[in-house]
Amino acid sequence: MSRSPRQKTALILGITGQDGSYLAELLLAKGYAVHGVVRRASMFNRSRIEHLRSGTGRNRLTLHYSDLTDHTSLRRIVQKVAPREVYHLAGQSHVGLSFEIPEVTSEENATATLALLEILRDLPYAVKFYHAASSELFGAPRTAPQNETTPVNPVNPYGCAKAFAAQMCRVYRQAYGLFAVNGIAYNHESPRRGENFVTRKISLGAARIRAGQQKEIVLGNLDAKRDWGWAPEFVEAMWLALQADEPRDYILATGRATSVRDFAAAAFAELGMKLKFSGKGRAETARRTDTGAVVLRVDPKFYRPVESTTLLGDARLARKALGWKAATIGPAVARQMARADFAALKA
Ligand code: F7E
Repeated sequence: MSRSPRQKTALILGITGQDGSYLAELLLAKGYAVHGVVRRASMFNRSRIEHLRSGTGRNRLTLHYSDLTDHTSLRRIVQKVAPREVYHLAGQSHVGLSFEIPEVTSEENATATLALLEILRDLPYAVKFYHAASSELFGAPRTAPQNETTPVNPVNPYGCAKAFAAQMCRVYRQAYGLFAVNGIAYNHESPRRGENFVTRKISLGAARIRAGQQKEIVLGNLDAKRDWGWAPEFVEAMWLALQADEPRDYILATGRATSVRDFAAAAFAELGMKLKFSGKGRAETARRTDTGAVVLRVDPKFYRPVESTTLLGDARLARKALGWKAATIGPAVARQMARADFAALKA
């Protein structure tokens, strides 16, 4: 593959996802040649990167067909592209769904990561590998906040798969000297978040309710708390982690937790709707104070069989080693998402 000697080449698995699309933007802006792996499907799912295919960096963006379960074609793509940086952000990422499809979740998040490590181990040149690990590998940690030394204790199939993959990255780093980094990221959100994650369900629902297109949103556990940050900031950390002198694991988090209830209250308030919550647990509802209408309801079907607890990250190492710090946190994330979804509806 021809390229100018000074141009950096990156391969992104998961380029059509929230993080992949922001990372592709960032790398193109930095002058990289960006290669992305996309899945062959009957329907195109490229809405998040469509703008990049016609933008100024379009000549530096190349897409390749493969699948996380097709290790031979992944190997072929890596050999052809010869990337210096590989960002592995792909895989089944819904925790609730991982209870329904644990085997696919493991194949995509655990086995495929190992396959990539094997592919990179065989390369005749040095490559840097970023693995999107997750706070879910801590599951029900004994301590909060968690840092890079907190023991893994996953409580769902997704967390188990991520724990395996993260440990394998550590093993390949130690055994083969591979530049492999685990970004142990806590929840990070944006208007590009999939609609079945709670933040987007809330922001889109609030926007539609405000526009008179929907009556209510139905959620699960409102007491669940998460350390919510802003995805465009998190992809900066991913890039920084591969520019460091040595490969390490980093907690990527805001350090503050917000409940689903407070996240919803902030999103609705941003669009001029104050909420009054009543009832408890699985019977809780929220009304708009201006109209009295119920706009939020809890349905136990959205509860998880086991809920991860006290997931709160201590990102001091990322701050010290990479100069990275999350700036947009919890309620501010909710406000920005609600605003963006409402603006998109109006447009
Ligand atoms: O749930 C509660 C739910 O599905 C957040 C992924 O990126 O971050 C994400 O995983 C919380 C949970 O994200 C609904 O029980 C209430 O406590 O938006 P979520 P997640 O499970 O935290 C981690 C770090 C990842 O690595 C994952 O890939 O919200 N919740 N009601 C609900 N959740 C959903 N989805 N839908 C509800 O109606």
